[in-house]
Amino acid sequence: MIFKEPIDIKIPDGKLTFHEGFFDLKESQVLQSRLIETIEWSQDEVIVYGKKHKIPRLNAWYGEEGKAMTYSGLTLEPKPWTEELIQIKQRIEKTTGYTFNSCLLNYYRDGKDGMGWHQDNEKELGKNPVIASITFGETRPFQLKHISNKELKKIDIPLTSGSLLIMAGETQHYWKHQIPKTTRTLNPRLNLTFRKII
Ligand SMILES: O=C(O)CCC(=O)C(=O)O
Ligand SMILES: [Mn+2]
Repeated sequence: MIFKEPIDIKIPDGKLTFHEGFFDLKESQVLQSRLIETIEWSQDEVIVYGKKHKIPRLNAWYGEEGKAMTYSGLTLEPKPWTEELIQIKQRIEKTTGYTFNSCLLNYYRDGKDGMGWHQDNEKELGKNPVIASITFGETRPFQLKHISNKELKKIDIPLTSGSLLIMAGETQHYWKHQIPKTTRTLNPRLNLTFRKII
């Protein structure tokens, strides 16, 4: 088993910590299939210029009761924590010292699924939110671009299965991030972002 140490990925105006192999290969495979089975996945719709569109991925929102999240104009009440989510959350909290009360899950079925450029800057996350991102399954590039400094190059972090990426500091103020779509044939990927709704 390979346990890699967490590394700081140095960026101006933000703080990124990447921990590869936070969950080992076997744990990641087990958790991925358990989550696919036990989570109530749905495909949300958003309205753009008056037209309804299905978002290109499945998602789900879990967490503590009363911690509603406004997301693409929808206010979503979380579903109660499942056994696997509590297990994953406790592991992150024990290692990092941060605490979380909710989790947004995304299920990218293949390369046609993705997530466009955005910042996780909803007001219920407060100033400088800490977001812990866990990946199970296919490696997809997680890209970041600075919102105003065009001299800074785009950052590309391959989020491997079992990895943990922590976004903290001013990252959500100054950087957008995305998971690009691709025409390549890809296996499914799950991503879990643990957050703290204030
Ligand atoms: O799938 C990912 O790695 C990113 C997910 C994300 O940005 C989000 O849930 O806000
Ligand atoms: Mn995000």
